[in-house]
Amino acid sequence: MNALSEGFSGHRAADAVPLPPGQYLTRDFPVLSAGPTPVIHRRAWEFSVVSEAGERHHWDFATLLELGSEQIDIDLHCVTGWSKLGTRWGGVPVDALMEQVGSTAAEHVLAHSYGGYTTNVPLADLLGGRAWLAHEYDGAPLSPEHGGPVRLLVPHLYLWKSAKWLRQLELTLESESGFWERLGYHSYGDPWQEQRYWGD
Ligand SMILES: Nc1nc2c(c(=O)[nH]1)N[C@H]1C(S)=C(S)[C@@H](COP(=O)(O)O)O[C@H]1N2
Ligand SMILES: [Mo]
Repeated sequence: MNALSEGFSGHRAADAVPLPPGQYLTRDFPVLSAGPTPVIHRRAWEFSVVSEAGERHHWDFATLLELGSEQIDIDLHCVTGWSKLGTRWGGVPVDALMEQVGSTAAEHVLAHSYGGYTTNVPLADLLGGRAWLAHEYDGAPLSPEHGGPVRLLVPHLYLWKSAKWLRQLELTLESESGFWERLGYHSYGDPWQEQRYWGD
């Protein structure tokens, strides 16, 4: 082994925290929004999944909760460099929604927010217990600044994929770029591969 690989395999302090490359730790919870914060009450929130065939499946806040919420303990990684570890959320797994939608030929999803923000994610990345419609943060209703009443939460990708004020998941056959992806951000956005920008 050379000196470089020895550094990686050597002892590491017990409290050392593995962070994706190029990230730093933060304890506060920054707010990053590309526009004004829409204030949507839980009772007024409406959400749909639209299939590649144009079929619409609707939920409101009450029918979303009927699908069953779970506690989610995850780390957040923002493409601007900050990571926040050990955050606790409450949310409904996307799996539960897709069970009601049924079979689909779509392999991609374009998430749409109230206010017009969009972001694209492969459908497979929203399944398998890896993505949620989150409505609680730290035991309290999710605040408007952080995307309440309901935001998408896809913690294994950079946080721009976690669309706040979620309004619709559009199932598509081809990958369609969202807001940041059209501006040069990576189509997939894996923090561990440091996929920040197109071409990374
Ligand atoms: N609707 C919407 N969702 C969004 C954004 C946005 O501007 N609008 N910003 C994204 C970006 S770049 C990040 S880093 C996270 C920030 O989430 P936070 O404000 O809760 O920290 O939300 C993502 N989701
Ligand atoms: Mo971000």
